[in-house]
Amino acid sequence: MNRSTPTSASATPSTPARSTSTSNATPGSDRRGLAALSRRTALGLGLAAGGALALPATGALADGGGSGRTPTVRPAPQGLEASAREVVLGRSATVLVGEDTDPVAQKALTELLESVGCTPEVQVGGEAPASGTRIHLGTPEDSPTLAAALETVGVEGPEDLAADGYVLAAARDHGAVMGVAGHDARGTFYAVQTLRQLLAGSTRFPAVQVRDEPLMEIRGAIEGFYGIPWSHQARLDHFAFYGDHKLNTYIYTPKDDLLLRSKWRELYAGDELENLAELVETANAHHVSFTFALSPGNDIVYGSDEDFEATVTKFEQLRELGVTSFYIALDDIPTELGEEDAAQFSSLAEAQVHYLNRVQTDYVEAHDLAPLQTVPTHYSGSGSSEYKTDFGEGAHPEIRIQWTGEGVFSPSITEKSVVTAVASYHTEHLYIWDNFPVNDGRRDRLFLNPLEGRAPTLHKHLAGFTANPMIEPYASLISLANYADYCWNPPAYDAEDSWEAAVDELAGPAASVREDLRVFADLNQNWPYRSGSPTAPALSADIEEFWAAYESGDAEGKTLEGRLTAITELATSLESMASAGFYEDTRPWMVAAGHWAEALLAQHEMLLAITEDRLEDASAAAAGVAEHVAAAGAATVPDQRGDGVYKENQIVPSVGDGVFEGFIARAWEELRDVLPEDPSLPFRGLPGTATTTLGTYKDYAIERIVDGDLATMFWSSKAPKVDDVVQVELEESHPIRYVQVQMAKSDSTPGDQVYQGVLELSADGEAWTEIGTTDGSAVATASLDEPFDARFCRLRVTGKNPTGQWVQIREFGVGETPPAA
Ligand code: LTM
Repeated sequence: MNRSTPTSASATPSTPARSTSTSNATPGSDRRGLAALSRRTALGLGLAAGGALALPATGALADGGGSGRTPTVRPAPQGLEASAREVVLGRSATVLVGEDTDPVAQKALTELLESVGCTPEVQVGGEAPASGTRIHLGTPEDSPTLAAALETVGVEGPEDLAADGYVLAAARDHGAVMGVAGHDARGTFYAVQTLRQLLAGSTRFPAVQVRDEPLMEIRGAIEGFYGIPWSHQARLDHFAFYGDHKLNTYIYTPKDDLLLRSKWRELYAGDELENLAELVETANAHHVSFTFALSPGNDIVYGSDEDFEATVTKFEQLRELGVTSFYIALDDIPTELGEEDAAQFSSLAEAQVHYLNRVQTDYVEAHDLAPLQTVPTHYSGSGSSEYKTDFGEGAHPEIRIQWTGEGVFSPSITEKSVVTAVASYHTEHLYIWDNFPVNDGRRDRLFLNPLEGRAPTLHKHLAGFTANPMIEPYASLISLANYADYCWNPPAYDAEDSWEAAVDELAGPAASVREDLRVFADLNQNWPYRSGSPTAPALSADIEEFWAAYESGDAEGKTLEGRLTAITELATSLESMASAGFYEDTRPWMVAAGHWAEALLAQHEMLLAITEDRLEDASAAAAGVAEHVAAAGAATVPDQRGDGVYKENQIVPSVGDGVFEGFIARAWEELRDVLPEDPSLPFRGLPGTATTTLGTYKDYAIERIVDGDLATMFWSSKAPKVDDVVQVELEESHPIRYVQVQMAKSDSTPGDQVYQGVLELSADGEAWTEIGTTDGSAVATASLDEPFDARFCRLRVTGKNPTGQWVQIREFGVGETPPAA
């Protein structure tokens, strides 16, 4: 038996130190793991109160062995104790396994040992050597020497832990002895992942005891968005990332994979089938459950034998590749029953559960597969409804049901709301389809903000979470790392800490790259589905400080200048970051940010010149702004719509959360004060009130088109019809000579806008005179040689938009004087 000397240790700064062993389990939640650890601890290593290292919530432990390392275990284990003694791996190690010990865990362990310079020798069965480094790997069922080894190191086995749980314990006994013990195969693999973090590239680590299990059963991602599906390589890379982070689920259901939705009855062939085979194999190689999700709901006949056969024939193709987990997605489909089903069923829910139950009993259970998973057609809101009751009561009790929270996008998910939803859906197997960080509704945006607003107690009622990620796979890894930490141990989840760690991991070890990645991430923090979500907080703070100083005559703004300069260099400075995929995914946003920053730097020069009364210089600097703003407005992001056709350069990347535009607008006002006729000044309309016949999308209100702020916009809730109008009523009549309507996201790139329309003026709002037409560009203008006395101006739609685009208008200006240029 080993004895450890109590020691003190410093915890990671900013996280509270704990006095003895770490348990991150919820008070009152299942504490089996910790109880077993403590019991054995008293008998075993002697790490009773005062004998364990202080440990922060993330599982970071200060290394008492003098190596100065502070290895961190993420997600935070439920229980981890470390002694002051070190265990040192020899140059070689005997890895003791059984015939059936998980090969994935064996491979991960042998590769890990090799990576730190310890040569593994795998021994299947037989007596353990009396000395040297001995690592006992497996579950108690498959690893014959494991139980004795765990006894030697003084811990209880993993039998009573939850699925995916594990025990990892090390001690010295004529060399290093280690138990790397899983509750099951995946748990064994996860024990190796924890060991990897503890070793942190070295052969030495404290004599730990980790007893750990997830508090949520399902943890992972659902590739369930509209837009360009992830690349094959990205999916493979995701599986490796999930394995490292103890995420166990990937649900394959990209909306624009035609063979899942519009052509769901067709089988895979050729490259697509080969790719799927590789995906399944790779997912299994990282203990990720590859879940195949079919979306037949657009044209299925729920009661039809043929469609049931088509479903299981498709599933069978995947089962042959090794898939053991299936899903039927019923979101975003018609809510009315077709003729045939209406003759057989009294409601949509009844028809759907008939079909789902048939798949569950006749296919899933018949082949001993994981329980069927589904998302119902009404998948949000916790209140009860006839649909939810019929669906939940009718569905086979084993079926796992997804829910998106109170909204399609849920800024917060509370315990109360989940408890209500569980009751409304009448299920014991509810889990969340979390529409974060998905950006298919805002394809111009990246959401790099941390996962927040999920209560720390949801595991008491939920089976888990799958995140619906962004169209950009690698950019989604920050959030997925957060989900990994949250789902494993919700009470210990610290959004900021998890976010910082994810950013560092993607950046790699170089401090300057880490810093630059934060500069970039800061520009993508606003999540529009949460009110009050911050907008580029660090940039905003620097800008605020700048304007405060400017007010008192100081326009030097070194801090702001430094940040802006760093932003101009992001596309170069981040090229060497560890995650090349993240860099490639996000580069268009880095480049756009660089252009915005150049524009602000030019304006900074202009402001400096204004404060020093060098008005010619101010004007010269102002003249340089427009080209950068135009460059920032270029469409550089690809897109794919429902036709499945991939197109380059469709979307203008939106970065900086509107903060760049805000600075620019204010800086122009400063110039207007001293040089009101300067040709660089943007056109400004007369004060007026805006109205429209178009519906409004969310809070993109029509008033925004006359607020003088290009960072805000109106957005219609659908495509315009002929004779729809957007109108500005001036406070009084004026001799009008110029009208400018800035549509879409930027002046330089057409997008959501009116493609066929006329600009009209009126004195009384009754009789109208046409003064110009749209030309397909994002900005519609009309210049008049002779002034026209008018109080009303409107943009009237004269034809349908080519592909049903909606309408965005940033500013609608009506004025007496055309811009000087
Ligand atoms: O959320 C669900 C269940 N379905 C769709 C998703 O496919 C889509 O990605 C998100 C976000 O736009 N919204 C949905 O309604």
